[in-house]
Amino acid sequence: MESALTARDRVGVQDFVLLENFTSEAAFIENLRKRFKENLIYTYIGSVLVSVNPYKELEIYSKQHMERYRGVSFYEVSPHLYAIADNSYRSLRMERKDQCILISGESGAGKTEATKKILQYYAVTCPASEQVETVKDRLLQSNPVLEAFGNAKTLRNDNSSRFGKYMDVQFDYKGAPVGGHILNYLLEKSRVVHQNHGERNFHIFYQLLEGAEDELLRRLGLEKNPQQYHYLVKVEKLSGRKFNNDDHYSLSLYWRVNGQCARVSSISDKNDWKIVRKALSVINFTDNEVEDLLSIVASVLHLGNVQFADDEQGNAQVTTENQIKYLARLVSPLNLEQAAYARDALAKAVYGRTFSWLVNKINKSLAYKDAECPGRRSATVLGLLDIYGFEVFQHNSFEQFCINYCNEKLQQLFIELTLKSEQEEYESEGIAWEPVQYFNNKIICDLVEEKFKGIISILDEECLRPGDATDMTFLEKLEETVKNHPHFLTHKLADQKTRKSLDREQFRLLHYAGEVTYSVTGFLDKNNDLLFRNLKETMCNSENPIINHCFERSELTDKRRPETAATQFKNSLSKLMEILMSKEPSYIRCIKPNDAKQAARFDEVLIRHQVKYLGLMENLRVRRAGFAYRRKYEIFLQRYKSLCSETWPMWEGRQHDGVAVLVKHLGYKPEEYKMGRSVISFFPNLCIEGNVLDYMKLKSFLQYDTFWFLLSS
Ligand code: AD9
Ligand code: MG
Repeated sequence: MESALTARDRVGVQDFVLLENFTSEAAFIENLRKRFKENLIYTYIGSVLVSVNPYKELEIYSKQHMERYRGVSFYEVSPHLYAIADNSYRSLRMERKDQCILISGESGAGKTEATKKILQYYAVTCPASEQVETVKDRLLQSNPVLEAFGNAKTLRNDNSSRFGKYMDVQFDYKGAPVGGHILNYLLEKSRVVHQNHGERNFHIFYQLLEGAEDELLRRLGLEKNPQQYHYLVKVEKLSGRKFNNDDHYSLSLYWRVNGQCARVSSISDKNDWKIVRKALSVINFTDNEVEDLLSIVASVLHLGNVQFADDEQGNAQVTTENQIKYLARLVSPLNLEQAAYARDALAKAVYGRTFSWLVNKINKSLAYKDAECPGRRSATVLGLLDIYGFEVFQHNSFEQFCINYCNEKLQQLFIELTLKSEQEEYESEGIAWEPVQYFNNKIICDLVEEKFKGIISILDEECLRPGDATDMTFLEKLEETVKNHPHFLTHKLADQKTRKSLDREQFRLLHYAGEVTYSVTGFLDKNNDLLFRNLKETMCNSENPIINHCFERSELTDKRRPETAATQFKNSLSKLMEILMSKEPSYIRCIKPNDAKQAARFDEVLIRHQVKYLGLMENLRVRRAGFAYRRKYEIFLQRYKSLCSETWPMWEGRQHDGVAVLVKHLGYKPEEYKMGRSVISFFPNLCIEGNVLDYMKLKSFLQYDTFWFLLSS
């Protein structure tokens, strides 16, 4: 039989805290590599789960596996998503404190898969009743629908989420899921009208063409072949102007070649169509609503096929035969470029608003009907955050700017809730402590969001300025206002050497995760996100009830300027941070092992980069220096007093003294715990040699918790 030591040599340690050389990044990565090779994709840093995308199906998600993790403490079973899910669920039930699970990592690292697996875990392991089954079904089925409309094939991920999602699952006092609510963030609308080479539009377009029955396609006026549609694959001639080879922008205005990638080997649009159709009925869509929704999808495709040509006065005329009536209004006052621009703006607005409507509709079907039982304690909530990871492309635009800003905010939350709060707690408890250094990215968040001086404020100011504001004047303003900021650079501000790597219309941000160079082209436009008034009017008159709902008449009379896209995003992120701050967080840090989407390939450079920007080494240092288990005296005593006859059933004296009696009775040595002003902390890492035994020290409590949990469920 393999000895414990050789096994450890082969499969590494299951908690990085137990690494002997815990400050070494090389040792960290080596441990990941060993485990990855053995298909052990999960490893802890204390209670944070690190997950490496295996890019293959592993037999670790069956019902039997779920049962193994149910009600069992962290340290008794091998690391898994289910352990995190179960731990949060138990805290929610025992302490009645709202929880959230924050899943982060770059595109393709496995965030969405993790979210789905956690939801499945709850669906299988939580108590059931007929009504609860319906809620579970709807929670699960909301996924394929949202993915169809909000996910797309990108170069990095065949099923990339192009929107951020925060989902609350509400649990009643028995621990059954009784409702849910979804918040969505900034859908990448520009994808509707344009995709990079090798990428696709949102899945739903291909699913509809590939999967829908002929009769439905006929009613929608669609042909089966995606090659027919400009917004999917067709090459489109946009302008009669001659283009200049040096000028990429006008080049892209002249010819627009969309993704050219209708089929993807890992995707079956036909099958997915069936799944989506079924899911729509589970989440309460009537046949009529489905048809209304699909006719919007179809009309976006038709819209993309509307082409223009110059008339004698240089105004655009619709040239395509299947003209859409309302588009005629576009033509007269606009030149060719403006007409194409207005058409695309309409397509983006229609799709974007329909997506928000869809999320609302799903929320209605998930709503917790507390009113049915007014005496009942309101539900406790467990939130799951699956939001786009940090993105660095060859060409980065407004969307990447927003996405990366969002990641800065999440890192800030992690610092506030974990790195900072942990260290501050030791200080305030008067516990001797060697502070751990980490980079606080608040300086970058401020650079983006500060009032008056931040990038978003300056962008908004340019958007609101009448007259000659352009992307370039925005860049100049930026240069003036934040020129001395250590995390900001432009061509003009750079030294000779760096200057070569920056074009004149670019700015570079030094994010906590690395440098990203953004092109300002399109920033004003995307931030303004305006739609011609006559198009809005036409939409308000639409007979399609969904469109009617999405374009309200009040918009036409409201004289106030709508909030810009960046400000809306900033405000929704700030609300999200509030929501998350009010909950007890758990973290899942996802790592992508290679860029080729291949199993068993461990690209060390790529992984090292992720370990760095996910802050895993800092996280480990804080954990290692810290205490594995901390509780306030009163909570600790209340929970464990029954383990000692002196403290049971009631301890009359000071809480501190009761806890001291209790831990002494349990056989803990003075060097194994510390008593602060209001908190007791256990230190599990004193002797690394017998690492398993360290955890055993905690077991007397943890087993008790398990016992209590099983009794109560
Ligand atoms: V993005 O920011 O939305 O572009 P995600 O969400 O991080 O990204 P996703 O969960 O979609 O990535 O995972 C990408 C692909 O990796 C999936 O489509 C699966 O093919 C693969 N994957 C991810 N996690 C697992 C897993 N636990 N087991 C097997 C996985 N395959
Ligand atoms: Mg995703």
